[in-house]
Parts: sequence; C-alpha cells; structure tokens
Amino acid sequence: MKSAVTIALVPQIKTGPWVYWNALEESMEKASVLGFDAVELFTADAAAIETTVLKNLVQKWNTGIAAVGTGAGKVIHGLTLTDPDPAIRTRAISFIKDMIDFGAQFRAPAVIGSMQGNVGAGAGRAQSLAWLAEGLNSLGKRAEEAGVPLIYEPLNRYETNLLNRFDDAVEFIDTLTTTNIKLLADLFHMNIEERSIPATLLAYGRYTGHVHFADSNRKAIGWGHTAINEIAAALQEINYTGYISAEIFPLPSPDAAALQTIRAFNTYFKK
Ligand code: LER
Ligand code: MN
Repeated sequence: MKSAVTIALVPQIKTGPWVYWNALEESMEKASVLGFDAVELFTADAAAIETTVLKNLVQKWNTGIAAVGTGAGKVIHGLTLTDPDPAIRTRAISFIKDMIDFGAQFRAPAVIGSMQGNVGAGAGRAQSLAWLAEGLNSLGKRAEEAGVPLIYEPLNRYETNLLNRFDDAVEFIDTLTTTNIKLLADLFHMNIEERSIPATLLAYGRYTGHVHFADSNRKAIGWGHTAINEIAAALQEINYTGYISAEIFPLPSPDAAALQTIRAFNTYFKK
C-alpha cells in the first residue's frame, strides 16, 4: 500500500477536508520530506497546472500523483452528472473527461465525488440513477482508453442522496456497461454510513480502488475514534495495493495533520 496526502489549489473550497492549500511546489516538497509516496490533487480544472510543470515537480520531489479530484466542477461551475438540464450534464461529462486525460498522464485516476450530484427537484430517483449510469458508462470507457480506472465515491447522506453505502454502489455499478469503475473507500463517509467498515471492505475488496484516510471526525487517523487496526487488517486481507490518501481537515495545522497521518500510515501499513 502507498501513502498519499491531499493538496487543494481551489480557493472556493477553502473550508474543505484537504491537508495542504495552494503553494503546489512547497506542498509537494513537504509531502516528499515526510516520506509520502504521492499527492492527491484538487484543481480548478484540467488546465490549472501545466503538464510539463507537474512532470518536473513529480520528478524533482519523487512523488507520484495518487488521484485527481473533480469536485471543482460542481463547486466552481455548478456541474453534476445528474442535473435535470441535459446541457449541464454534457458539460459535466466533458469536464470530467478532461480531468481523466489530465490525471492519466501521471497514471492517476479521476475521482467522482460531489459531481455525482443528487436526486433533486425536477427528477425522480430512477431518472437520476439513469443519468448517473449514462455518465459513468461514458466516463468509464474514456478512462479505460486512457489506461486508468475511474473512481466513484459513495458519499455520506448529508452530501448526496444517490448511493451512500458500498452494497448499493456495488449493485449499481454491476449494472453498468463499463467494467472500469472502482469504488473509493472514504473512511469518514463509511464511518457514518456502513454497519462495519472492515466487513464492508472484506465483502467488496475487488471493487475497492482508492482509500481516503480519515478518522471519524475527519481529522488525521489517530485523532478520532475509528478502529483503524481492524480496517488496516481488512485492507491487508483483501490484498489492497492502492493509495491510502489523507483527505482530512488541516487541523490543528496542515503540517501537524500531515505528520500525524504519515506516522499512522507507517504504524498500520508499513510492515
Ligand atoms: C471528496 O473526496 C469527498 O469525500 C467529499 O466529502 C468532499 O466534500
Ligand atoms: Mn473523500
């Protein structure tokens, strides 16, 4: 398993759960010095960082790119895959395709979190899930062509009413034409929604493609009440080899949150 830490470069999401803010090179240097294998990036769009600039930084600091988040598509541009307006859905797909292509240059998959949207006014649940399926089928294929999986993230009930738990998400992605979708196990969302996080990981191991490493209060692991021992054992049991990426509040400071995270990672995953 590989460690990662998040860097957000989008001022509009300043209150969100990301460890480092702005200052891309300084943040990559800090991640590298602490021994993280990679960083996970949240950018305004696919053109926000020039590919050559990022390639140089990856080489200089010897850090991979674990994944690229797409949430800015919703926060800045108001795009979701389940908006009742077909023009907005089309723009959402196009935004994520660009993110897939951007990330793929670094072998980093794109994550679909908040851009999945909600069952809202103007459409029922079946229709919203049909739109989500249409979007994921098209995006899963694009990601496959680019040589990366597409990561779909079940979010907790306060962020979406589409699919909150792994069992429902697995049932849904099994109906898709694409087989290139993996699920994101965000331990913060799972702490709210799942009956047992380890049991869920053991049941759906082959669907798990990325992990957001966060304690029950969305602080660094060790600073809440999530029983990480059993979760780490479950991830080992399913032979998970992907990233364990800290998507947490920068509390009490980015540096302290990052340090606690790498200590926890080394304690539970580096054998
Ligand atoms: C995105 O990965 C996520 O977990 C969301 O809760 C962020 O708002
Ligand atoms: Mn997450």
